[in-house]
Amino acid sequence: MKIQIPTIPSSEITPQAVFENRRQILKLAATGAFGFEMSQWFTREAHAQANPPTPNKLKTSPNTNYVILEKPTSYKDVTSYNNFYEFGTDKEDPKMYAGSLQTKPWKVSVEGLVNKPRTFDIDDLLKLAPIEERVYRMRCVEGWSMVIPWNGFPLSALIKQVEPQTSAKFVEFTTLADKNQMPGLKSNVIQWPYTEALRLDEANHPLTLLTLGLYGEVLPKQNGAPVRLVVPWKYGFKSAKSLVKIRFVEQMPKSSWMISIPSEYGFYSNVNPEVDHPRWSQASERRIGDDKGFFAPKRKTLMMNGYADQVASLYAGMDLRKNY
Ligand SMILES: Nc1nc2c(c(=O)[nH]1)N[C@H]1C(S)=C(S)[C@@H](COP(=O)(O)O)O[C@H]1N2
Ligand SMILES: [Mo]
Repeated sequence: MKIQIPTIPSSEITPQAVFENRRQILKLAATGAFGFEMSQWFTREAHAQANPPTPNKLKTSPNTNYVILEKPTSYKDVTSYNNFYEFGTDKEDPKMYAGSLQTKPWKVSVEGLVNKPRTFDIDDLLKLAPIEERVYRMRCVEGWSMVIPWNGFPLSALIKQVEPQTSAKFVEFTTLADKNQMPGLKSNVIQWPYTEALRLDEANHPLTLLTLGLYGEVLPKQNGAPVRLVVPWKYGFKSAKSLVKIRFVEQMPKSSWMISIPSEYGFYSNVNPEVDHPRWSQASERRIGDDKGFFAPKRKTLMMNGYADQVASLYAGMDLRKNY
């Protein structure tokens, strides 16, 4: 496809132009006149805010098909307001305590119903596919959201390597559980190890990322180093951190959250403003860093977190109230 230059001169593409002129920008996007230049702007904007303390660079290239028109959350907020219960349940705990996580050497075992089971180390993963930058909207089930420039590649690239058998219908993800490195394991908030799962077609969807970095540097420990899952149309807890095992199975696995609180968490966990959590509404959200203070207006949560055009077909004919 030929990339056209937007009709807005690039000198006028400022944060203001974008955020005050969303309609025009969206029109450009719809006509295909939105392309490389805009994505470059977003990448620059992201990096201007980044200023990571210890740059640990990854070689990445922006994927212009997966950039959303929203301001990226600051590097500081992305790396200091986290859920990673293995290091404690307060938002600041992961940043404070994840230093003890040993990320080298690291192995991810890929097993189960596949023709070519294999253990990958991080160098193997880095060689599997080009590392892209994708700016994704992320929504936690607790009602907050961020916009994060992730670095990774489609999980489908790894799935292809191991050749799933026809009986494989689901993929289960297991994350590290080591008491010596993870002080949070002392508490029984959920069942350890933290596990999650996707249907095979969800796992193969081009939006589903195996993620090794953010903001162009290797993943900070608090964000799930050295390798994690990112599934942007589902609540954040599906995006399991610090993966050690990926297993192909026939039956729908039960995730840690499903086992620990079955009345509140189902298998699919698609972001859905129309289906409330049993204890709170899911209709709106607070953007970390921007919607400051208790009285700040919240923003509307989008169906499938804004990715419905890409993923709704995966759930055609399903009752999303039952399959929450
Ligand atoms: N292993 C593990 N993965 C996890 C979690 C966790 O506690 N342990 N928390 C999940 C939740 S609830 C969210 S919202 C996201 C947060 O990712 P972030 O801190 O990188 O934004 O990680 C998910 N992955
Ligand atoms: Mo979450």
